Order: sequence, then C-alpha cells, then structure tokens
Amino acid sequence: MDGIDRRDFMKSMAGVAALAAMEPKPASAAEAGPVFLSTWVHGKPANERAAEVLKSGGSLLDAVEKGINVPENDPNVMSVGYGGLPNEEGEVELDAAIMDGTRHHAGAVCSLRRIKNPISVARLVLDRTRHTTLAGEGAFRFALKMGFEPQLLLTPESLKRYMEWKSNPKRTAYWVTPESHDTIGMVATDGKGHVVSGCSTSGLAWKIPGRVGDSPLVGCGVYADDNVGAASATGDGDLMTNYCTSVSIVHYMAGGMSPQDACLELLKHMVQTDPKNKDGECCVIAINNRGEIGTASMKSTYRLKYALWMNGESKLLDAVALY
Ligand code: SD4
Repeated sequence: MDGIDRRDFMKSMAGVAALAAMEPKPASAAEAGPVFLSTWVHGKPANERAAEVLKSGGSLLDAVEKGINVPENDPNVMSVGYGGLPNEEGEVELDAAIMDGTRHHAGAVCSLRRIKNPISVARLVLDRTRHTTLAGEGAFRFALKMGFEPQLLLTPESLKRYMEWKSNPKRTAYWVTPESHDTIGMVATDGKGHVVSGCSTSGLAWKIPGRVGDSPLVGCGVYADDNVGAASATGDGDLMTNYCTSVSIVHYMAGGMSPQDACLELLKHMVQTDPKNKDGECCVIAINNRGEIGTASMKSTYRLKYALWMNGESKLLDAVALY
C-alpha cells in the first residue's frame, strides 16, 4: 500500500463495505432466474430487451446481443453505435466484443466504421469464423459479407459536437470529458449457470484514428467462463487495458471471492500498483454463475450508474466508489 495513506484507505474501505452490504443480492442465487447487469442509464432498456429475448426463447447470447443493440441503435446515446462521438478526424469508429462462457470463446471487432451494430458483427465473428478479433477495413468487409448495410453513423447532434470540439482552440485531444464517456457493458446469466459478457462502444471521443480501447479486448472489456462468472468494464480503456480488468475479476471470483469483493479487489490492486490510479475513471461489473452481482467505481466523481434486471424487476442503481 505504498503511497496511499493507510488511514484514508481504511476509512474509504469501511464506507465501501457499508455500501456494498446494501447491494441488491438475489434472495437465493438458485432462485434468482435470469439476471442482466449493465453499465450506465442506457443499460436499463438494454436489460429489458435482453430479458424479453431470453423469455421468448432466444439464447443468452441472443439476449445480450439484442439488448446491446438497443443503445447501439439509439441516436441519443453518444458513446455507443449510431450517434457515437467520432475520432479526431470526424469518423465514428466502433469497438465491441461478446464472450460465451460455455464455449469460453469470444468474437470481437475493433475500429469498425459505418456499421451501427458492432456487437452483432462480433457475434458473427464468434459464430461464423475460427477467429476471435477482426479490425478496421477487414472487419468492415466481413460485415458487408454478412449482409450488414453500411451507413453514416454521425447524427446531426454528434456532428455538431464534433464541429464545436474542432473549432475550440483549447480543445483537449485524445482525452475525454465526462459527458463523452459511457459504453455499454453487459453481463448476464440465464439462471442455469450459463454466463455471457458483452461490450459495445464508440470509444473515447476525439480519439486518434485506429485507437482500440479495452471494450473489444478479451479479458479487458469482456470475459466469461461458465465455471465461474463474467465481467465487463467501462471508463478509461487506455488505463484499464493494462490491468486486464475482466479476466482479473473472474480469476478473483474463481479464488472464492464474491463478485462485489472481486470488483473492489481489482480496483485496489490498480491503486496498489500505482497510487495515481486513484484518479482513474474506472468502473467494473461482474456476475457469478449463481446470479450474484458486483459493481464498483474507482472514484465518486466518476461513479457508475448500473442497470439491474432481476426477478422481473428493472432498476437503476449507484455503484460503490473506492475513493
Ligand atoms: C474505451 N472503455 O474505449 C471505453 C470507453 C468507456 O466510459 O467505457 N467510457 O476506453
């Protein structure tokens, strides 16, 4: 714990533990049935759609994919899919991945242009190829072969925001303002021990073209293993990629931790290795194969709002923050 004031740390951990104790938990994990846990406010309609798809006979992978399609298709969600904020050249570049905990295999696309549903392209990489990740032009050509229609992803509003950013002489480049953040990460179980993790994003606004964040990287934005559980992440992908957040959380759970403790452990580990990470914009979500969930943010000034669908109820809640 070098470089961290031990008393402050213990104090903040006591607060975190108190808040964590208030986290909703399935009354009995075995009775919980399907559970969908997603990042941010747009996670709520995504969870609701996912629950409908599962209920009407779709697989858990179908449910997570179709759920994530909801914010991808929504022009008002400016961090995912259609209407996502573009890179510094004004092009929207999308990243997504989906991982099946049974096959222990993912499909992912990076820097995909002109296709509004990267999670669905990622799903086809998983189901129709022996690859895990396709990037850039190759991912685009694959999407066309799979029948996706190319389209402009800039909306009048995202174009306006880009023009404002471009004409601001004091603009911050390659970085984010809180309102340009978001991303949808979703972890889910069918209530029978199967888990899936999915993530879709337009990445950091005004990023350098070709930049790939954590979201489409297996072990970072997604990880799922039916033997244990699944995790996802949102926030500063340039930071979180270096900690392989999702696989680390799943490994902590495999060692016996609850999803909540595993999320906190990952964030603590980030601070232990570098105290500057206290200021990082990092949020994580996890679920185990019994339907218990965990959510955590590094700091209260970048606190995750998460969406939880469980027992037929759909809620928006605040994650605990370490600092
Ligand atoms: C990225 N992690 O591309 C994504 C962005 C994000 O909240 O999640 N923002 O780095």
